[in-house]
Parts: sequence; C-alpha cells; structure tokens
Amino acid sequence: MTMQPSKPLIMAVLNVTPDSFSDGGQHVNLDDAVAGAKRMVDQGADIIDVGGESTRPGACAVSEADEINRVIPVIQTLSAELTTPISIDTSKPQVMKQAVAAGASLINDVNALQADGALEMAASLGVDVCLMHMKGSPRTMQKNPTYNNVIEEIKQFFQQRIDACLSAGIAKENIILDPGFGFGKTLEHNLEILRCFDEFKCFGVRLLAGLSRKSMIGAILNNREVKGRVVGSVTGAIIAVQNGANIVRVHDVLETKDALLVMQAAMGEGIG
Ligand code: 7PJ
Repeated sequence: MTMQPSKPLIMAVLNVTPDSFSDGGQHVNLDDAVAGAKRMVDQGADIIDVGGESTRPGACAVSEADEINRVIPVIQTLSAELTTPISIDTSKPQVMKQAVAAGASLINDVNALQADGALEMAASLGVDVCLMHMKGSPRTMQKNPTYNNVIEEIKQFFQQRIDACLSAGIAKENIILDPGFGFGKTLEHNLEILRCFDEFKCFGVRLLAGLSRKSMIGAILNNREVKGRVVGSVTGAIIAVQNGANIVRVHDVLETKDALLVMQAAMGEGIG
C-alpha cells in the first residue's frame, strides 16, 4: 500500500458482524456491505477495514468458518469494484490468508499477531500489519485494568512485538502500531495515551488511533449514547493526528474528513 506519511489517512470501519456495538447489524448482507463501503470511499475513506468478529467488551468469539463466510465475499467484491486499499480486522491466520488472497493489503490484528501461527502467516503474506496493544482479552479487559505506567507498558509491548515481527521476516516498513484505546484501559489511561500519543513515534513506524464512538468518548460526554458521540470522536481523531497518528480508524468518515481538511488547511498543508 502506498502511503504518504505526512497526510493522515482515514481507515473506515466496515463491520460485517451481527453484534458490533455501534453499527452491528447494518452490514450483514453483501449488497449492504458493499454499498456502505462505496459510500465511505466517496466520503473520503483511504482504507476500508473489514471485520467479521466483534471485539467490543464482552463480545463472543466467532468461529473461523463464520468469520470467513462473512468477510471474504465482501473483500472479493470490494477489491473487484474499488481501488481503495482493504484491511482485514482479524486475529486468525486462515482468515488473514484468505482475505489477502481476496484482495486485502493490510492485516489489522487487535491481538498483535500473538495467536498460534499468526506471525508466520503475516510474514508469508508480505502485507502491512497493524499491531494493537490490548491488556487481557475482549471478554475480560474492562474489568479493572491496572498499569504502573500505561505509556511505558505499551511501549515495552510494542518493542517486543516489533522484535517478533522482524525475527519472523516482516519488514519494519510494513508495521503499524496502535495503542488500542479502550482495550483494557480506564478513561484516565485512554486520556493519557491520547495526550502522550507522540511518545510512540520513537519506533519510527506509522501509528494508528481508533477512538471512534468508543465508551471513553461517551464517558467524557456524561455517558452519551453511541449515536451522539460523532463530534467527540472527530475531536479525538484530530487530537490524535496532531499528536502523531498517521491513520485514524473511524465510523464517521465524512465528518472526520471535514475536520482533517480544515486542520490541514489551517496548518498550511494545502487544500485537497
Ligand atoms: C480497534 C480496532 C482499534 C484497531 C476495533 C471498535 C472496537 N482495530 N478494532 N484499533 N477497535 N487497529 O471499533 O470500537 O482501536 S473494534
């Protein structure tokens, strides 16, 4: 995938799950998923992140076969009909393999390639990989997460996963790091990560931030429901970009694109 590091990219979330917390059920059939992806591309999406397993707190695991049945037809259709890079949001090696064969060029793994065989599979596929930090598992992660120093702990994790990737034969240029907002973090942890985001620049690789519609935004906004978190989410995305994020993973593409365009124009980076 070609990426200019200076221009922040929008990764649009396309969930093909019946149970995602913010848009679950919207994209369960192929035609709807493809139409949703095309709309997001028209709105300014640079990457479409296709996910067939919900990782929201408390979500149930999905079988490999179910995940493949959900995501592969969508990726095949999108890669035939669009030029926009496609990302596969999965932790399962077989899903990675089939998704790349179907046209995906980025593996977005909230489990940072720690599943059996995932590292080797990603290395053999030769595509970009996004490694996300999570403390615990989606089922348990929000039960009282604690850190001595959240930034240092995430940095140590990143270093360990980068080393594992390099040893497995994944090129450093292919690595993207993501501190994983909301994945085993309290509101205070999430805010510290946002405030100190530029600390993760020390690894010299691209950084991704995903805050869109998350409960941290709801909590800041006095427990606002998911639909009312758009402006808060866009604000969080802008702060992440100003603090060094190269890619923002969002649900509300049009709104995020508008904000990024204004930010870039104000910073003298030209219009477009
Ligand atoms: C993230 C993700 C994130 C990356 C989800 C949700 C929950 N992948 N997948 N980063 N979140 N890389 O969309 O709120 O923050 S699923």
